[in-house]
Amino acid sequence: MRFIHTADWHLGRYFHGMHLTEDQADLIEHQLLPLIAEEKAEAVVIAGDIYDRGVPPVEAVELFDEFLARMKERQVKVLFVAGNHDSEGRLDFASRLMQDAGIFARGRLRRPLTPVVLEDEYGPLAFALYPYMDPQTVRAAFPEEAENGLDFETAHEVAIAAGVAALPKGVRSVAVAHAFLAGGLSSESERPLSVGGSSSVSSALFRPFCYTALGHLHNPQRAGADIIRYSGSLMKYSFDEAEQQKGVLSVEIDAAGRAKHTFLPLTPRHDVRRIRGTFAAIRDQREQYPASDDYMEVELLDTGIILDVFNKLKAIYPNLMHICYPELQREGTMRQQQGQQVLKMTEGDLFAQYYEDMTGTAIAPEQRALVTSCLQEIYQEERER
Ligand SMILES: [Mn+2]
Repeated sequence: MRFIHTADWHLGRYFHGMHLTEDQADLIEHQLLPLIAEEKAEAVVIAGDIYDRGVPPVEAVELFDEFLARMKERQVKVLFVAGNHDSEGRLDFASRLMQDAGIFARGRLRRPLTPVVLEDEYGPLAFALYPYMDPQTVRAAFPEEAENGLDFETAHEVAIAAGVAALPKGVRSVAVAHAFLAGGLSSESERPLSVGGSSSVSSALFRPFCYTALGHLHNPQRAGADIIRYSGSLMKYSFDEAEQQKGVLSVEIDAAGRAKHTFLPLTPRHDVRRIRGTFAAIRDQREQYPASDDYMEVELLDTGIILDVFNKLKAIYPNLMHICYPELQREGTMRQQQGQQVLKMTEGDLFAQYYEDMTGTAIAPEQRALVTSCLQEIYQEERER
């Protein structure tokens, strides 16, 4: 069977004050749909983060609805799971009804972890669908494990083993999951999975499968083995992804269960790009800095103030999103450098830092644990709101 592995669509994404839904619709219509047809793919697997947030904008829901209808028309199966940005409960809506149309959704982790079994020319091929799992969701589905103080690694061990046990014997199988595998390369647009402690899981957990289709990391990459892979996100969702090539994987599973993959690039109508130079150079050197309607971040090398520089640059780059001043930051105070570091800290670390600044003593481990559990609750509420 040949299927398309994709992930992290983040439909309805809001990027520096712009809704990307139209760009996403354009990319799906003019690139992804033709590619699915050319590949003669029998299924499309989306490994989580369908939407950018639990309650996505109407346009994003309509776009996904349209995609599903088009797949049904062409008799291409769709299998998708919830990512950490999706609302698990909402993604399950109508999932029992959609199965008959060849559309298989897994929002919430539920038992039994019955796989979806599709047929190809060689026989059955089972797909174990794992929605985003944190220790809390796994404890809810496996209350008998509640005593065992699950972390991300052991929670995945429990759930993945249950999915493996539910596979029909001797049948080729594919896992679909949304997780952070140890050693993975991350980008700025991924929301960290854990407030405190490690959220990574070992790729060895997926060894029983012929292929593992992963979501979460936005940079396409392998994860511990050639047959355990991240397809990467549909589009670039932060400027630190400017150099990444986005696309989907076309995966072929043969009679013996061997998986072969090909990366197929996607090119959106607006690229996400970073340029650097002085204002005068950018204004005057059109060969070096051609005008463009790409989504731009400009690193201005000037050290003086330029009045109304944003609007002046917008005349060349109508979709200018952001300006930064690396030269000013380098010469700036400690506070500015700290500012850069603060952006990379988790809320848990920020609170610990604040506590120390205010009281003069480091936060105690039990206090830290309390903050962590409060933050987890808030995140859980946000996903479900
Ligand atoms: Mn994502």
